[in-house]
Amino acid sequence: MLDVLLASIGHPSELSALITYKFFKPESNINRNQKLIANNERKKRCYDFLDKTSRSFSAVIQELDDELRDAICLFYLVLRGLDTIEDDMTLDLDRKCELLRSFDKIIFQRGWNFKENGPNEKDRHLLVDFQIVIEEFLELPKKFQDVIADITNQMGNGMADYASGDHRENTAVATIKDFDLYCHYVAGLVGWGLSDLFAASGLEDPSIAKDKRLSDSMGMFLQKTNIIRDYREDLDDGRQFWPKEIWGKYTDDFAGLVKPENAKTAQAVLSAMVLNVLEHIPDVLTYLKSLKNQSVFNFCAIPQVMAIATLALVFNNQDVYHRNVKIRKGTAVKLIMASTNMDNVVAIFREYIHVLSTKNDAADPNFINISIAVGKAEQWITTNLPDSPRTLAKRSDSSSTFIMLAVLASLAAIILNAYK
Ligand code: D61
Ligand code: MG
Repeated sequence: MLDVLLASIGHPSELSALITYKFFKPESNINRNQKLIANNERKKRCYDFLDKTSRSFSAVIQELDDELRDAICLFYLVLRGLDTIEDDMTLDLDRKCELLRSFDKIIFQRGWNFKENGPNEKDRHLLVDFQIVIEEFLELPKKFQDVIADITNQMGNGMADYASGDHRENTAVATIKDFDLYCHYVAGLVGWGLSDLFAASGLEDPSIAKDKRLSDSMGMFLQKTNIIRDYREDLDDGRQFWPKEIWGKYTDDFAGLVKPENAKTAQAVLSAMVLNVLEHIPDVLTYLKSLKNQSVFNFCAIPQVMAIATLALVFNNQDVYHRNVKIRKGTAVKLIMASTNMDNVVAIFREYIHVLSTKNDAADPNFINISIAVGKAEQWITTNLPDSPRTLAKRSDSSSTFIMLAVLASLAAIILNAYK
């Protein structure tokens, strides 16, 4: 906790968010759900899997209304199982593709599990006990099973096409079109499926699932941002997702971008990648604006707000080539607490779009294109969301004084404790 507070020491709004979160957290759906599933051992195992396999999505899924929570938890676990087969570089390629292409049938086979993953595969345990996920999946209403099976079918076949090289040069993604198609398979399709589940639950209007492009962009924005952030980790694992059509304009040695002497080139490649992601912003905001249910809104908005913050952080940041870059815990908590309404979400997007423009470097070959993209995003917001505020509403004076006192008190307590 001390390290988290210290990391936010120069950011009073983050300190206040951290303290509010720690001491004044309202009783959430998470607690309620834990009581609801206490006497259902199998369902409890599924939520344990969710917690263990997803740091970022577990909490937002558990906060969903009752009508959707289990369906989306199972949707997540099924696709995480599929992805655990895709990600395993130790599996035989033919075996991998056979599994990927039949996974939509596997989820209907009671008792199926899988012990062939490499020992270091991070979510291996999920597939080892996958029969539990299957049993719970089979308990879902048919309308939900149908959506999940349909998306699993499309994603599994898409992943198999990529794994077997149909869209690759060696193991690298070649064109921007291939990059978009890959991101569509692994994340855009999740957006499609989620919209179908929202509509099937009755919590959202069926129209949410009509415009496939908007749902697709919700996933594209998240996946592309992750792919930029994870450059180094993927490289170390022998994977390359950045399309050659982008980096090949600046270098013919993708792995060489980590070398200090290539910093200028690396900066240009990175800004070209960020530029590519910015085009999805209008779709993301349009989609979020059309949501009606509060729990669905929070579920959808929080990951997008984290993504724009991450994008601003990685932009023009050489650390991407050396280590995992992550937003501060204090930033994350502040963003999560603010992401409950469209005004705040738009204000957050505006703030980070502004950060992007301040980090834009006139010496970068993409300087002009980034300026144009940033200008376009701002222009789009002022035209389509004209009444939205420019900045996050500040807390009222008396409560912010109170919270700052609480911050100081807890810092003092922690520090005193350290000297005991
Ligand atoms: C609203 C709210 C959440 C949304 C959304 C709209 C639209 C799309 C997405 C979430 C999906 C975003 C994916 C971004 C994270 N990328 C990954 O997890 C990669 O794997 C992709 C294939 C498996 C997708 C599983 C998934 C993820 C999030 C979900 C979900 C299913 C179901 C419901 C809700 C959220 C990445 O995995 C990294 C890892 O192994 O940890 C990879 O392998 O590239
Ligand atoms: Mg994967």
